Amino acid sequence: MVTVIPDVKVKVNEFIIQWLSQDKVFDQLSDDLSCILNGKVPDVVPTKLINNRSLSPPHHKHPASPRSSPRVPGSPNRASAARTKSNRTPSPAHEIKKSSPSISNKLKRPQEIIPQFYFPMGKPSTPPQRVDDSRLSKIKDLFEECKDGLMAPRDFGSVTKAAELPLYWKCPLFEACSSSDTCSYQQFLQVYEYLDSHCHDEASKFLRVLTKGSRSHIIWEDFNNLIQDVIDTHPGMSFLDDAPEFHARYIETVTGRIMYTVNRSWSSKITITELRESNFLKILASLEDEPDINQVSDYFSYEHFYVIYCKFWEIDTDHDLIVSLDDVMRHADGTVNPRALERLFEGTVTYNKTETLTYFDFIRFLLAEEDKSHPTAIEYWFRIMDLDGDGFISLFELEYFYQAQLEKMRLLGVEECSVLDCVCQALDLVRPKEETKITLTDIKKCKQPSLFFNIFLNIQKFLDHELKDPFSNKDGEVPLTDWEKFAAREYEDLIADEELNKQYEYEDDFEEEDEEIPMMGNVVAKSAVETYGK
Ligand SMILES: [Ca+2]
Ligand SMILES: [Ca+2]
Repeated sequence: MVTVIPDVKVKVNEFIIQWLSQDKVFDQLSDDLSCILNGKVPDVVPTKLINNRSLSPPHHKHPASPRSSPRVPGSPNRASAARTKSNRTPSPAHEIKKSSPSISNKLKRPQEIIPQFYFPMGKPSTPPQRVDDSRLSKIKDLFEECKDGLMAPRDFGSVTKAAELPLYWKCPLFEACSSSDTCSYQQFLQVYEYLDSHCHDEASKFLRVLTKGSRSHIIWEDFNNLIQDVIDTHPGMSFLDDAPEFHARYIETVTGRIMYTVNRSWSSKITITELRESNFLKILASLEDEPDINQVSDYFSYEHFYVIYCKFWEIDTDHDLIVSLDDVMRHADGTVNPRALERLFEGTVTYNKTETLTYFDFIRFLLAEEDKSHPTAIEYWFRIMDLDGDGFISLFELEYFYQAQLEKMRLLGVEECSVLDCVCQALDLVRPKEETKITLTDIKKCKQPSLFFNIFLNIQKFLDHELKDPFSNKDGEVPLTDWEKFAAREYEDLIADEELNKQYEYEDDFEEEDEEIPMMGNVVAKSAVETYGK
């Protein structure tokens, strides 16, 4: 994924300007300048800055520590040398010091202790809660029931629940405790006590468990065994036991969806803050109460996986799990703007500039294409449309994409809407701060980002946007996202196609039935699965 790298020089300049524009700094510098102009030496202890802790020099190892002494913005040696000198020979600076009571007052003032306000591992409860002894003895009993007191991974669900953690933490929790195929009570206790004393909220506990304490962020491989465990043990996934060919693709799809939604920084590294701000842990916890995996439409729905996988399979005609520009041009009957598709291969929304897209890239593309109001989708299409990467979509860039839309309109035989009219409509929709430049913030503030993007990226969706569809939101129901509506519609179509194929195959050849895999009460042609293999 392309990482947005801050321009350090610009940022530093910004901080300096910010610092210089503070009243205290400005006054102090003005005073010093007046001193110099009057032939005096400015005070080495800046009177007006003395209490400004944010200006501490870089030699403070712990700038945030409330107990650290305020220092002058310069070398401490220089300050002490100046003090020594002033004791021996009265200097103009000494006179200024004497005439400046605020310095001594401020130096004498008892240091203000700022209470800790940043808790990277969650805020500890006050008073500190100790691990419940009865809970530990219950867990110990569970281990003692096992042969030699050693527990296998398949039994770890009971320990996880006894530890009052969500059930589907069981696989990563086992792996955090033991690297072999069994776990002892002592191994468990070591990890559990660490979680209790160092990790004060669910996100920090999960991060510690999933990464085994090796990192301060989550990478996508960390999810592999957790999702495999969901496949192996969730009641709604048991139909997939006999189709291991599907497992890797399901894991990749769920991980792709997690990364798409949770990793808002596009860094491929999920931070603890991103984890806290997302709904992932809530959704993971909900798996144990929901036997139908398809009701868990965030991340885990098998139907959603099936739609994504089938959409990819349709265009990956040689089935090597990568697709070219020509392949992607066939997606959705070629309704996506070809100029936008070309941009997919230029490295703006993928890890590198590449001639092909992987299945993982396709997952992101499809999610972004089908729900352009999702925050990640807005960033995705903004990157695509910002051809020169200057942080704005210019009128030229709007026109560049719209020209390809005009071609499509001619092919479809629909009435053309002029470039000027469309650009005006788009500007009315987004109302950018600067009339000729659209920023990412402008689009995020806009009420209909999907409509804005579809004007330039998908003519069919632009033409359809006012048509009611059977999956449109009904009064009183939890509104479906554009993605959920798309997935529901496509799943019905795919299943109808499969039923039809099954009927033909049944009439043609009874033996074909053995090559089909039961899925959610429906039938899927095994060929699609077998083709990809592992
Ligand atoms: Ca291919
Ligand atoms: Ca631009």
